[in-house]
Amino acid sequence: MFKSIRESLTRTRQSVFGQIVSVLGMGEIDEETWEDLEALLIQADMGVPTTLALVDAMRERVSREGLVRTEQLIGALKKEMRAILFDPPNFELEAPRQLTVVMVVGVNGSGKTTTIGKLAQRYKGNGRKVMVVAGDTFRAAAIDQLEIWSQRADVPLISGQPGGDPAAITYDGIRAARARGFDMLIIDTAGRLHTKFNLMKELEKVRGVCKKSVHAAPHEVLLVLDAPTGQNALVQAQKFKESVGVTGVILTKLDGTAKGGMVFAIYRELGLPVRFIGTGEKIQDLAPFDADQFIDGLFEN
Ligand SMILES: Nc1nc2c(ncn2[C@@H]2O[C@H](COP(=O)(O)OP(=O)(O)O)[C@@H](O)[C@H]2O)c(=O)[nH]1
Ligand SMILES: [Mg+2]
Repeated sequence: MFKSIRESLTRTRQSVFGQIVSVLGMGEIDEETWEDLEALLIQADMGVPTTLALVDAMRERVSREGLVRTEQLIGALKKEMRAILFDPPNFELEAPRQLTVVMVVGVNGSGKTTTIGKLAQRYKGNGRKVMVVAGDTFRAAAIDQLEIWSQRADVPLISGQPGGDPAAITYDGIRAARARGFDMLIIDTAGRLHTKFNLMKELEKVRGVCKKSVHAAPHEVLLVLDAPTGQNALVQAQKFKESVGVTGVILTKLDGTAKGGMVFAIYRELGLPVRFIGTGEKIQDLAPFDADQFIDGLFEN
């Protein structure tokens, strides 16, 4: 069974947002109210620029609407939070086409391989013919892990030898998908951040192979970010965005104690939509991101 977003956010809600009502208390809005709110949003992992912009927008709304009581602030806060979560462009994974190619990128441990298993299961369930490619060739264990997930999702895997060239394996994957009539190819990639290894160069090569071989590919480049990493993840995200043209984010581990505010920084500072959230370690623990449900799930009421 799928967990609802609200259920997945239980611990997130308990960590900061669920306390906002009690911290703001009942009384008249004054300077202290704004300071408390600012501190809470920063604590919630929203990051300084997004917090400041949000509080400014709230101050304007409060004066425009003539609000005077702190109890009225939650409604205003939810509206301003919703305004940050722009409606995303069409999601290419949902568009039927001969072959949809999606690259999954992100640092080690963020949850790429696990998420690929979940995506494969989901789209196979939607009637797509899904194949996965083991493009993280650095460790044999990474290939084995994707093999296990491909078996769970019951989709074929294209892999090479450990240490092999990810761009060449991607090319093999595209050929195999075409030859066997598959219509979705999901590519796992490396995420190690060693000094002597140029991750972005490797990813650009994989991207280049997709681009050369399939019209308009890669159709999506999904960046997997680990929600508990908080604001540090944004710095990494910026690098991936510049190098490999990320089109959307999958935020994992939102079933834990992550504070959730990062979602707003992803939209506002990176300009990227969140496509899915990871809500656990099992294959069904992936929920399409829904802005209204997400915001409601952050608050007690
Ligand atoms: N609780 C939780 N754990 C997750 C989630 N997604 C991934 N993980 C765990 O994160 C760890 C790293 O995942 P993995 O897929 O190997 O990351 P990769 O190195 O980016 O491929 C594993 O222990 C996963 O079970 C999630 O949404 N929730
Ligand atoms: Mg992996």
